[in-house]
Amino acid sequence: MSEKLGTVLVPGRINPRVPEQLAQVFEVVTASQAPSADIDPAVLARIRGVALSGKFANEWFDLLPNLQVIANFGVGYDGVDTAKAAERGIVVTNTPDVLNDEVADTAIALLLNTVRRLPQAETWLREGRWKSEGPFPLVPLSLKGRHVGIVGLGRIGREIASRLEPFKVRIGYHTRTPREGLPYTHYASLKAMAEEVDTLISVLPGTAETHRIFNAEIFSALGPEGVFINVGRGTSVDEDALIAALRSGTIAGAGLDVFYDEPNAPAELLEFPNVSLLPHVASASVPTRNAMADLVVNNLIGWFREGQVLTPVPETPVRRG
Ligand code: A2R
Repeated sequence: MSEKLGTVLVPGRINPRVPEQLAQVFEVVTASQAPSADIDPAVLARIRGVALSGKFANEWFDLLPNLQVIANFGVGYDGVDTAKAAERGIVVTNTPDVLNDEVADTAIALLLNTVRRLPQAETWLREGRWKSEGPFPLVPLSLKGRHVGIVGLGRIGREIASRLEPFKVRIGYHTRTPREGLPYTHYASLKAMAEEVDTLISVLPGTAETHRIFNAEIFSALGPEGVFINVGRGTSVDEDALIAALRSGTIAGAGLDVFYDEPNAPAELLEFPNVSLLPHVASASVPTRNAMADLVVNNLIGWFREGQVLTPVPETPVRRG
């Protein structure tokens, strides 16, 4: 114990590289779901760091009286109540930048899969229908000539925009604050952008402000040629309104990597031929997940060795008090 940097809890499932690497320098406590009264109170009191994938329930703050740092696996940290963490002087870190390229690549793939129905075309071949029934039916939509509105033009949104440029589509974006020096049109209002474009790509964080902002009004503004792509957070979508918009032809299609209540993708969505669905895999390659795992570990090492972290979230303090 004495040569270890301290004690870190790993609650629930996480990329295995995280506990493997942590074990080299920390005492690692694993809990199948959550820290609980089943763990010796003396151990709970030793825990000063958490490596987290998913949700940090608010009752855990009281179970872990000496917690100093929560290292979140993922750029989105909506699983942690950062206001509560900040109140208690707990630093929260995330894994920005190392996944930008992977998520942006997936966004483009999902967009193409949605408009061109490529997964369904492959299934057609695999099921022998090309031989028995002939060519896969022509698809009604194309990426060519589209006008794309990116919702959230941060680290990942910028990468999506630059990947879209060679596709020769028109590009606009919606954020609360316009970004200087970009060749894309800024829209201060999401609804105004939805009225102008025919394709929306969301890469928004899950916050109180973004909760269900993609609603019936936005889908109606997007219109009958409209395609909605989401690689941000499922909580930003009113899924009932999306299903209704797809059913009525209010919009033309959707491609989703994220859902309101994962892993429960609404059954109705599985029925639509004009919908492409992925099980939250935007960053899910071995190299990218390894880089995310390393950043989680290095944030914890930085904190315990020097009282510094590499990638704090803006809502929490960065230095030991
Ligand atoms: O609004 P701004 O100027 O702060 O721009 C940010 C934008 N954003 C919003 N746009 C409109 N309405 C909002 N209520 C709102 N809240 C945030 O989202 C910024 O352009 C973008 C977020 O960019 P980053 O913080 O650099 O995040 P990153 O690394 O691109 O990841 C975005 C999300 C994650 O939070 C995960 O949920 C997902 O992608 O993987």
